[in-house]
Amino acid sequence: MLTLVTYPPAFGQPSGSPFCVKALYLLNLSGLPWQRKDTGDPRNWPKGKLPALWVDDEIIGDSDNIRMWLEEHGATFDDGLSDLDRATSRAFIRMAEEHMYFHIVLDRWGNKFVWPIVRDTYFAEIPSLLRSFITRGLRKMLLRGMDAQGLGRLTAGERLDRIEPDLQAITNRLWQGPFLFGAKPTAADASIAAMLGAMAATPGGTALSRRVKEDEILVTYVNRVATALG
Ligand SMILES: N[C@@H](CCC(=O)N[C@@H](CS)C(=O)NCC(=O)O)C(=O)O
Repeated sequence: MLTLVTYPPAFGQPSGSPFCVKALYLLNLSGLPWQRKDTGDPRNWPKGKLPALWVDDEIIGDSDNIRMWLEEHGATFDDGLSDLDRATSRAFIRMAEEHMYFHIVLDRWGNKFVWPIVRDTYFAEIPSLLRSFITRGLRKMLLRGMDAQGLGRLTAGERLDRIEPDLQAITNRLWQGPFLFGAKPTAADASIAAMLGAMAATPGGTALSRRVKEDEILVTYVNRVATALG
């Protein structure tokens, strides 16, 4: 049996991590039987990150590696897509995971009003008296990384302007069909819908969560993917 190791559900999403949501969408899309194991502590898993797929004595870390493993074992995620669509799909996945994701990180870890809610959800296992002290260093390190990456230096308004063309690109594809590449969900939907779902679900009403939640096309799409793959 395949076991997907994930962070627990949070903020109404199947997991607090959009990468875990992506992985569970891919597993459901693969049609293979699988089970889920939740943990709040990534330290013992590959690269200290989740999701991870546990198969007998093998552990596959990283949602992209999980996708590759599933494909090597018979799953097909992009059936019927042309080479051109497959190329676009790859670019959309990178847009979701290497750009959109970091907006979620900044919304959740960088916003001083949102952070206490996120901290008390992600780190609920740490006794409340110690929680703030223990997580302070972690937050500082993560925000330093976002500063080095560059997005962390933008104001909230500048960040919203930066992500708008991504949201437009997604919307433009959704004018063409219910999923990004037509009538059926494919791998790109797993990544894009997981990120949009996480953006909308961020607590505290940030500018980005409002932008996504108030967009009927995006919200309907996120719900459609959750129904198809959740
Ligand atoms: N590229 C990885 C990214 C996974 C990832 O960034 N996971 C985050 C949660 S969203 C994590 O476990 N972070 C723990 C840490 O960095 O300490 C994937 O696709 O699985």
